[in-house]
Amino acid sequence: MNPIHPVKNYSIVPKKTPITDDYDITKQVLGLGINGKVVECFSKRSGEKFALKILIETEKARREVFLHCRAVGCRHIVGIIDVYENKYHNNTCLLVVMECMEGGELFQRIQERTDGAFTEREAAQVMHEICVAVKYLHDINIAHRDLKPENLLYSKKGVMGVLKLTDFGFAKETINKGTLQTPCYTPYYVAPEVLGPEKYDKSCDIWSLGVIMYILLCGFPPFYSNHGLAISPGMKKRIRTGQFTFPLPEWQNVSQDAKDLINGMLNIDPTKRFTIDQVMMSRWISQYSEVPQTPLFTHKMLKESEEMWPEVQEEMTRSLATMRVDYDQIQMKPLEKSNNSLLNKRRKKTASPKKV
Ligand code: I85
Repeated sequence: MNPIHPVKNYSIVPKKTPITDDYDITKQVLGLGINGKVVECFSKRSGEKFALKILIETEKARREVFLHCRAVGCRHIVGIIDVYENKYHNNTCLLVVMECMEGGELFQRIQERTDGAFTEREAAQVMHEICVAVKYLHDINIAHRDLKPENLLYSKKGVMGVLKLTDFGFAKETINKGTLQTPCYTPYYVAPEVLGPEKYDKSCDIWSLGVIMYILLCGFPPFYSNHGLAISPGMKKRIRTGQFTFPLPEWQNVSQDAKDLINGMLNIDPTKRFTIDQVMMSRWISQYSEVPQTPLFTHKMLKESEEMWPEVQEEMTRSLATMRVDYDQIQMKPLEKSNNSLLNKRRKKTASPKKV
């Protein structure tokens, strides 16, 4: 077992006993996920409140639960208490009992605050918490691929709450096991594209982090349509060409460190975009407690554009969907066209290739 990643509560075998033996399930809906709904439930033993995600059993649901279970060792990922597999109205269901996050969504919390302006240092603290979760996932080769404000929840109301990431409905393992299990090359000569499909799934998460950071610092997204249309041709062009700005007055007093980091995360070329390690090593994140306490416009802007927030969220959901599809289609250079020097040497060796 890898000592760097102690896996806590690593149980992927669901209980087959009825969940109702252990929990009272209420009709109180906490939210709707990609694969299923989330309701409130109570432990019969302790009376404690939990969140229950109800998934119809499918390959996709199994992957969601499996990947989420692998990730629960991180303090900034919503914890899993129990998983059940029960028959319900002739459907096999996966029932995931999670810790109940009672503090609500990240941006709602910023919008509702009454204790003065949200500062750049607080934004850096929030980003640090999210980055810890993303680094944890990327280190165990999981891309979340659905990093958006609605999936960032606080454990408690008030200052003691911990920010945690949820919903693994689009999460994906980023290591291609197939290739590694059937090696037909000598490892010294193998071109990176053969080990391949590392693909762009992780870089999709970094783009999302950039968008979240931008909104945290000003209260509006880096790319948005001016005419209230969902996605205008103009906006598409701006996203494709990476044309976003730091408009004044909102960005006037924001540090250059913050802007540099956003530029690194919102690089349109996924191969040049920062990795999570580069993000974590940036001064703004690694020394988040020393970031200037500049008051931001975030709270004011979120409050003023409250009625536009659902649209901003839908927009982010759509962009993430597009990004997942597009990045799946970006192909590595085919092996025949690769000009890797080791590979070229390998090609000259026409004699029977050594197999491993
Ligand atoms: N607690 N995306 C938006 C919620 N505790 N929520 C969403 N996918 C999930 C809902 C729709 C996230 O996997 C979701 C998932 C899991 C949760 C979740 C997990 C644990 C909660 C879809 C609450 C909650 C509880 C009490 C009070 C409050 C919220 O949502 C509030 F603060 F709003 F009053």
